[in-house]
Amino acid sequence: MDYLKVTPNHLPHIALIQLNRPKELNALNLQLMGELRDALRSLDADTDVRVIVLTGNERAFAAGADIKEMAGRTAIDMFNVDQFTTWDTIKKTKKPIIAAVSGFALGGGCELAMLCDMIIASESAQFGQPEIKIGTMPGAGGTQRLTRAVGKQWAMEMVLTGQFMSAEKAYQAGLVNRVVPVELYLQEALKLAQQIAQMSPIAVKLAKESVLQAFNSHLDEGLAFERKNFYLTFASNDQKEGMTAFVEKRAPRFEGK
Ligand code: DAK
Repeated sequence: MDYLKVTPNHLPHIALIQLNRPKELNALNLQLMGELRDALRSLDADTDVRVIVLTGNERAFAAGADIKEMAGRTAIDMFNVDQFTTWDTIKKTKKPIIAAVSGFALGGGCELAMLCDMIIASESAQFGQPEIKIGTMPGAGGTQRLTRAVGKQWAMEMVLTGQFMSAEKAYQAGLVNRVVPVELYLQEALKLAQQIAQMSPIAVKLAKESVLQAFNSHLDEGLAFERKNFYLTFASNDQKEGMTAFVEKRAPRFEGK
């Protein structure tokens, strides 16, 4: 792993992935994205890991796909490279991923943060889809996920002018869960991860899948999907343990079974 630092047990049940290409502001080249795909696959399969935190550094979460790598590519080159398979792997991760974002989250960097399930931002975070300024447009979900998160007006302005959105504005617009001082953003993301890691890992995965279904279906389809996953939690020991613990007035011990 050249461009990632991966710590599967950063805290009990919590894995930390740090994008580590600082001189290039964590620009997402093919190698980095391949490493990220492999790391997420492996952490998703690791039964000890329950929540994943993805971060960059104080200056940049990621300033986008690597423009230098992409500049000379033709449409057919882009088609043949098929980066979507990699991005789809990230999308299909079953465990919750929390993005801890400071500094630039631009282009593919903003899209990557939005592919995560929650975003904790530092006060210095800046979100943007500036592809229009280099003669292209978002290609990894930006026009869809940003619009769903902040609404049409803001998405349109950001996508058509390349204007950045501050952390505070991103919070007001609903793009991020909260904004904290720079020195606390990773800690805050880990705190949130710890809260989730205490829950039944089975129920967490089924609930994540169900929330995401809200973006892919009409209400009735989404409700049917949710109902199926709700029933499924009753096939787990964790559901029995959680409800018994409540009745016995004690803390539950979830084992992911
Ligand atoms: N790619 C490559 N290098 C980058 C980069 C990027 N996106 N962003 C920054 N760098 C490099 C700079 O070239 C510079 O390198 P050196 O000159 O030192 O060698 C170094 O990082 C520091 O950057 P600056 O000197 O520019 O630093 P400043 O503080 O002055 O400015 C900045 C920071 C973030 C405002 C500026 O660097 C900037 O505007 N960067 C480009 C931002 C951008 O346009 N991002 C969108 C890129 S397009 C897809 C998936 C994803 C995508 C497409 C398809 N598929 C699945 C098909 C995504 C596309 C994009 O993200």
